[in-house]
Amino acid sequence: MDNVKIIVVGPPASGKTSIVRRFVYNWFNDTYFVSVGDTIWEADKIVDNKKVHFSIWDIAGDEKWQIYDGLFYRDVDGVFLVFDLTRPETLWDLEQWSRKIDEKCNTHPIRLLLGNKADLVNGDFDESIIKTAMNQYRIRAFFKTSAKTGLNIDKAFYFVVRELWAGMQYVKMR
Ligand SMILES: Nc1nc2c(ncn2[C@@H]2O[C@H](COP(=O)(O)OP(=O)(O)OP(=O)(O)O)[C@@H](O)[C@H]2O)c(=O)[nH]1
Ligand SMILES: [Mg+2]
Repeated sequence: MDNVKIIVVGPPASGKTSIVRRFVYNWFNDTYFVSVGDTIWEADKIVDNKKVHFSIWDIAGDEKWQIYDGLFYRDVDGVFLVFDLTRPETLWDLEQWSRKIDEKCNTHPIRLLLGNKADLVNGDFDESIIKTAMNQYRIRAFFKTSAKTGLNIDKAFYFVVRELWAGMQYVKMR
């Protein structure tokens, strides 16, 4: 079985825990419980007919609840940089997270940008702003997500796995 480690980072209340809970338990709660420290969630899923074991590490968005844990950034395959579409300015909070990933990860993980709470906004986010952020944070793909409706949640997790497999094939072919 393939093991995949994904870390979920971003500002407080952007929906990190809700995204993981939707993926792992297919469940959503409107009540906000601030995360304290790190939580590791485990899930077995079938992706393209193959069994994949996901370890998903969810961190407190608020620095005052972050406990320094070197393991969090170790051997990471994928990173979700999550911002809140209802608070567009949270996109720029991801700058500091992007820097932390550069500094602390011992790998070059696949980075995805998730604009969460899509169920609460109408219309599209300015594409040129997204493009700028994607370059700045070296993002592979952008998804609008909703932990509430489930929009693009599985897709985002599976994207990481498929990119990893595609990358491995490339290495083998060379
Ligand atoms: N409508 C809607 N609400 C959401 C969505 N995702 C999260 N929320 C709500 O937003 C609030 C914050 O969600 P959390 O998942 O706790 O956010 P977090 O990023 O884990 O926050 P911290 O742990 O403090 O860093 C909660 O009230 C959630 O119910 C979404 O996609 N749509
Ligand atoms: Mg949380």
